[in-house]
Amino acid sequence: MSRLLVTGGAGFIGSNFVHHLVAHTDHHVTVLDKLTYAGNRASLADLPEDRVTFVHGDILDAGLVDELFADTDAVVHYAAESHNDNSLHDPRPFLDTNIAGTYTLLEAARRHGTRLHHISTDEVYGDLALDDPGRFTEHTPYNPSSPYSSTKAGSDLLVRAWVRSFGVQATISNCSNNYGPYQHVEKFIPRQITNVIRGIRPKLYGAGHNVRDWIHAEDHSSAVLTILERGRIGETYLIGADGEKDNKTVIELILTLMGEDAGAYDHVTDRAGHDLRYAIDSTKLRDELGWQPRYRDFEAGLADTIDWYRTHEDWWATAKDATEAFYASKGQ
Ligand code: NAD
Ligand code: TDX
Repeated sequence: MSRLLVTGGAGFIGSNFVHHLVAHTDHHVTVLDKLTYAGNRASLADLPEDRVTFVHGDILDAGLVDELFADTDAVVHYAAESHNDNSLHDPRPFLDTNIAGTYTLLEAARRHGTRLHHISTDEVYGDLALDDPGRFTEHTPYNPSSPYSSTKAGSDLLVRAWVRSFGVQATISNCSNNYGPYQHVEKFIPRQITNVIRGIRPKLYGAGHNVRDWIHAEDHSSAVLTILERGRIGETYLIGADGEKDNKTVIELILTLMGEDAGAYDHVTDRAGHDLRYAIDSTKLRDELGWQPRYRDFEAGLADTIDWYRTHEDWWATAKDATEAFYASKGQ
């Protein structure tokens, strides 16, 4: 492999992956991104032009996708509508991009015989009870709760069907909640950090007992590269770094790390259908492919992330007001 196509490479995790590829491989990277509200060209700004080519376009554009696949050795597919709260208010773009967009890529992969890695989420498995000692594995039945997670589940099933029916050379990974630089301020951790910077009280949905299994985006990137290079075709790998924390703990830690009173936040209207707990068992990826996470200290990773938002206000300032206006209109 030397020419990689990364869809959604101007988004949070996609841009972290492009930075990872430039730092750790000699592949040439083409990014295909529609630059929705969630895409930001500035996330790729400091990368060398001879390593990264940016194409502004839609994964639903079959002609453009076909042209790009003709010139590509492998594709890593991050492009998606990614925010649960948005999917509760306007599900349609989730169906279009997550399902029809993935279909468009699969058809191109089938025509060109291109290796494809599909990025997905642990949310396809639904949620676990707070007192359940179990974690998700590759054998957990799909049971998605939200319009977002149901469209991601649908896209995973399309990939599996295209592997089995048409011999498409694809793998799938389902990862837990990511944190790190370049994450849109609509998401939990950057929203609270930027609230504190702006003098707005952080906002916790409901009582905040919901548990998320946090992984640094850099660890997600190294896992995806490992699967791309050594994963078995047709297989699914779960990616996680044993980072379970409840939301109340995380919001209080953010406030403490930022020098504020740990209780200086508001409880706001809970998310409809709010998943209780996600937890990943990544034994298969670790045992079969030898992958290990590097960011094992959540508090240190969070402190780095806080520093990043403090020093990159130009990156997030434009999105902040519109995001908070949207949340305020929903009582959140
Ligand atoms: P994001 O919303 O930050 O970025 C999505 C990117 O896709 C944006 O750059 C956007 O412009 C682009 N995009 C959207 N629709 C497009 C289209 N039709 N054509 C081309 N580009 C389009 O999302 P993210 O958080 O970086 O998530 C990336 C992927 O990782 C998604 O598939 C998501 O389901 C998955 N995932 C995310 C997390 C997480 O914690 N954020 C965890 C597990 C899996
Ligand atoms: O202001 C907030 N207050 C709050 O308590 C926000 C924005 C969120 N929350 C809660 C809801 C969740 O329990 O924090 C938790 C994390 O919320 P999000 O950042 O919206 O992430 P989540 O819904 O868990 O989904 C994320 O991880 C899995 C990504 O957005 C998905 O793309 C990925 O698939």
